[in-house]
Amino acid sequence: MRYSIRMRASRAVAHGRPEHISGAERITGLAGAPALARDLARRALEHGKGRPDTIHITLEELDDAAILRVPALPARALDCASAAEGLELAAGLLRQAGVPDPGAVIALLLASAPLRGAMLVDADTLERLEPDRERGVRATLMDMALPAGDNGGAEGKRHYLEAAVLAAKVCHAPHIIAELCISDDPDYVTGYVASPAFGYARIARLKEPGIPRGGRVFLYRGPREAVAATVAFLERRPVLVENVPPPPAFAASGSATGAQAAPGPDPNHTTDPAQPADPADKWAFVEERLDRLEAEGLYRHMDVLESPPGPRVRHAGRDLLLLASGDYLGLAADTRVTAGAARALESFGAGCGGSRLTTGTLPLHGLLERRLAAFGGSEAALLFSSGYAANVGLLPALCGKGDVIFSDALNHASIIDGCRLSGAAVVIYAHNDMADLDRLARQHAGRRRLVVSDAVFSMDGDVADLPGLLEVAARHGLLTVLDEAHALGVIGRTGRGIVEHFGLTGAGPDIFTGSLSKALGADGGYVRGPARVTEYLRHGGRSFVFSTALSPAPVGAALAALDILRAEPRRVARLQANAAFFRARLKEHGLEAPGESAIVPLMAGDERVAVAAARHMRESGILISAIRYPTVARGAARLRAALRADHGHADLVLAADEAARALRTARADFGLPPADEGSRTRC
Ligand code: WAQ
Ligand code: MG
Repeated sequence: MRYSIRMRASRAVAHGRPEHISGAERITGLAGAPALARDLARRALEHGKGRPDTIHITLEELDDAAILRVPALPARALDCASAAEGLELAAGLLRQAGVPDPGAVIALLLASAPLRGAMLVDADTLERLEPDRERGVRATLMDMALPAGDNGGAEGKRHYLEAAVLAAKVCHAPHIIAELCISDDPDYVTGYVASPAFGYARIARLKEPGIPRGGRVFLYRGPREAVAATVAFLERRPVLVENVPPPPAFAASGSATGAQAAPGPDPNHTTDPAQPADPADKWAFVEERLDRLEAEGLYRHMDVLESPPGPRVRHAGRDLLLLASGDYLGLAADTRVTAGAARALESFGAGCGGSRLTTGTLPLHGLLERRLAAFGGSEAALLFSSGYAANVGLLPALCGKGDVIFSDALNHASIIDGCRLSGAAVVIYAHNDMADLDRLARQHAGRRRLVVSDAVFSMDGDVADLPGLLEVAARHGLLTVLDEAHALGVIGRTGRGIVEHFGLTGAGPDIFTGSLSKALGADGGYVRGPARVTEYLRHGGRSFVFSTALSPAPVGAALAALDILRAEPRRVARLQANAAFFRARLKEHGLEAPGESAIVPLMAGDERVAVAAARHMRESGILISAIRYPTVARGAARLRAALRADHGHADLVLAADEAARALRTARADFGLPPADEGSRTRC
């Protein structure tokens, strides 16, 4: 059995409500409670705001089954010379999290009366949403899952750890897109912005020392009807935060008052001696996570298709219109492609039996690499076992500690993972915002700096601003990497991708990564670029070195598919015409249909609406995917239509009309108004 132990200290004032001095909380087993109570009381008595005259300590039994475990946010530290500069950093981060007017949010916090809790504010309208405006919303019932070794140390570390726990809970609350926090402790000037989009960003200074005023704003984007559920989550759901990282340090010079992470034991942190490992509980965390996914409409089922991809597929005994496949050009089941696969399979067997560097290399590998390079206009290419493997192989080979990677906020997970694996500092710029990239490139120096972006964004269907990106990259000397997974065979007049799309004639990006499993209908991935770089990747690309060579069948298939793509550019034209027609038809229904590729997001906002709409469409004979967190931000759920060259006119009319109807019906199912204002594409 676990308990929430909470301390609240205050002092009476002549008129009005007692002044709040300090508050803190832990989750503990019963045996740990007395020591914790003592520590919390001591802490109240030593607070910088002065001596309290009342200290409340509460012990509340928790329902163990209701305890939710969430991962901590990744944390980084941003140094600055003044509070003004810090607030500017905070504004940039809020914008990155999707808050349209960060200046107004900061002004709101600075102008507000002191609250015990946080303001809950609509990210777009800035309306106050919390039920009690004098008190604010309290995030409570939370702690670190495990005492993370040495949690002791200076004031600064304790402030940070508590804030990291609170921010993780807040960022896991439904429909919260960001949090801004300034401490009310007069001597503690470090604050933070947190967001599910990028994690926890400590900012060295958000106020001048000596000011006993601070506050928190939680930014909400979601339906009004769901506010109560968000508040209930924040105030009543017990949460344990796993793997809270140590405080990220500020740049050596002039770190913030009180923010240095000093080693040493922390009398305020207590381990939990009453929690022996119970073997029956071994998988409790898995059960809890699955239950939570289910409750939030995030549980994933896998559809089983009983036919090859095509405009129509067999599913659960019915023929459905397929509006959800990366087989854009209809090549996966083209007989010339399957024949290419069969020939390779017959000649070379089912598997290569070794890494490319040992005994896995076939003549077909080199042939496909040369053809991919030539088609895209690169000097050389190197095959990987998937597009994912290409990104997680490439980025760590190019960048490491001491380097900086600038990554678009909406990049694919494989890029995100490649960035993380590299160990480089990862700086996320606002989606497709080249002014932001320019600003960040000016701020972040590194031994080597690289910018990486999807060419076509996989969940939004928009195209990267390549001319802008190349200009910023040239100005700052950045290496450029573009992932053309959804661009090859899709954009550009003959399907050659983003360079052709923009009609660029000068030097393009340095390096491309891509996939053989989308427009080419096969399997595998690649990197293309300068020959010396692919040569280097043979040694430094770990996902290349330590994987068995791509097997013969997909290599044979991709070779045949590439031949067809080269010989039949009309397929690309057909795909583009289909996408344009589908978008136009959606617009007639008043839907937004953003983007300009073969991917068309149909925004639902609410996760449940997306899932219900996908179900309605399936009932009408159309297979489409509901895309939800964590693939996209919470509250930005959508149906993701992917068009094909072989969709017929009637298919597209049906699909667009049914999509509009399904979204309307789904919104009505949940008592929501017909259009969702809060579900614009995130940027
Ligand atoms: N829920 C909601 N709001 C809260 C809560 C809570 N549990 N606790 C405090 N607040 C609000 C309240 O308005 C306070 O005035 C304000 O936040 C600041 O609270 O990485 O110490 O406890 O080193 O002063 C940031 C650490 C420390 C940065 C923040 O906040 C770092 C801090 P404080
Ligand atoms: Mg405080």
